[in-house]
Amino acid sequence: MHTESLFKDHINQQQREWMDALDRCGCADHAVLIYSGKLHYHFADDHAGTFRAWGHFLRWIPVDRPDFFVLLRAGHTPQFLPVLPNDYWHDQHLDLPEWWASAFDIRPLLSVADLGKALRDAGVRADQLIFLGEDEQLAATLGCNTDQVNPPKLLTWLDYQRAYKTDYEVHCLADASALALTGHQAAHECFLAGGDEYAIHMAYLQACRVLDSELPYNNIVALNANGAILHYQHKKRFTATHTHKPDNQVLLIDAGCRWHSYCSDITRTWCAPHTQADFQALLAGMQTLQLAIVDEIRVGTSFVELHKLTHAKLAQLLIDSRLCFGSAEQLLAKGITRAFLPHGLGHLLGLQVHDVGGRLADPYGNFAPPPPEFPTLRTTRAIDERMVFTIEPGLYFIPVLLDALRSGADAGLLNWPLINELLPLGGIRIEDNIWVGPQGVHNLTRRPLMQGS
Ligand SMILES: [Mn+2]
Repeated sequence: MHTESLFKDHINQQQREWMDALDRCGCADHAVLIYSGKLHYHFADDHAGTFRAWGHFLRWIPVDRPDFFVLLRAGHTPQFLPVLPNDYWHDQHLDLPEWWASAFDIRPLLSVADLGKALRDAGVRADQLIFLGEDEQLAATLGCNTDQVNPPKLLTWLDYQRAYKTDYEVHCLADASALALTGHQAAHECFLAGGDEYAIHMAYLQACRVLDSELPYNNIVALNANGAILHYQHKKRFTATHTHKPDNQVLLIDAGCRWHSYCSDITRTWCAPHTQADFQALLAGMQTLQLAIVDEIRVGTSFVELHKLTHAKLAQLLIDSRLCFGSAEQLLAKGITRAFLPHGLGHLLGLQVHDVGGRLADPYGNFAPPPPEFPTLRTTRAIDERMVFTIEPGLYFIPVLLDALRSGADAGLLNWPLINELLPLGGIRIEDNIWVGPQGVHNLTRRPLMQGS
């Protein structure tokens, strides 16, 4: 299906869902103004950080620009109110591709100060306006009382619903995944050719033809032991004058792309041909484990249960690969698998990498906290049709967590000589993006999305 018709259906569906949400919150007669957000300047500086529009705004307008607004009213075409100032310092030109622009009644403004007039022209009364977005002061200047600004009941409802993707959104997410894979391939080649973290990162960007600032999150490009630092943030550079250029044995790369603001989030771990054989076998074991977990996904499966199953399979892998002794039950009961896998199995994916609503039990604002033994699990919802999420098991040699076991009462359950040998190799994570479609579970990272699927 063509992007334009997919987007039109998406906007129509949004309009129905948002009007339904207003109705349920007792404000069906209200208009809603959604704010993309404003620039945030560094302290005592005239430079701002990279701007990222708010997710609920991006669901309507696929453009990351500050001071853009969408006005929704029952029975009206949604209005798009972009502030486009007369400014000779920046490019204020706005591309309006027909495929999305035709869904809106577009009314450009010269300044945020013109917003009040635009609302009056549209016939919106201040006491019947709901303001959604970051600037409560701006909302006050428009005449909104505090209960008209970001009403929690409405926001919770919208957050919960955002887990259910329209066909347009699924296609954007699939394209974001496909684009990132071209970068992952280039990164793998650069790693095998001996590139350092910086070179691998640049190879990724160049293959995807993206800027750093356009990425959904900072790429994690970790060679060898750095793979055990879960959110490793550097890209180390080596020059010809360095005498200790690292030996590329393992690359853990966690990198995504955005497509019309929808994110992909993909992790791959690669070994070089000369990497220690036990680590290579462990990587093969984790690849099998990750696909086995994806195979378990059904509509109605609890994400918490899937996370627990991952730990059960990990316990068996630790025993099979001689990293641990005893039984799987013993390792689970003593929390030993948690030292090797301290993060959650995955999270909802959409306009934010860790998309909203992962811990909502229902659309009414009740929370479903993760079990106490797994506090870092970001998703506790039951898997449902139209959801998109990641499945990303890992196995790491994290010194600070292993040291606690080494000096603890259960130290005898671990094979320390082998662990010590593998510590310099960091760790393993394999992460795919999964869509639960009407025809079943679809791994967007392994299979391109076919038309009509
Ligand atoms: Mn992730």
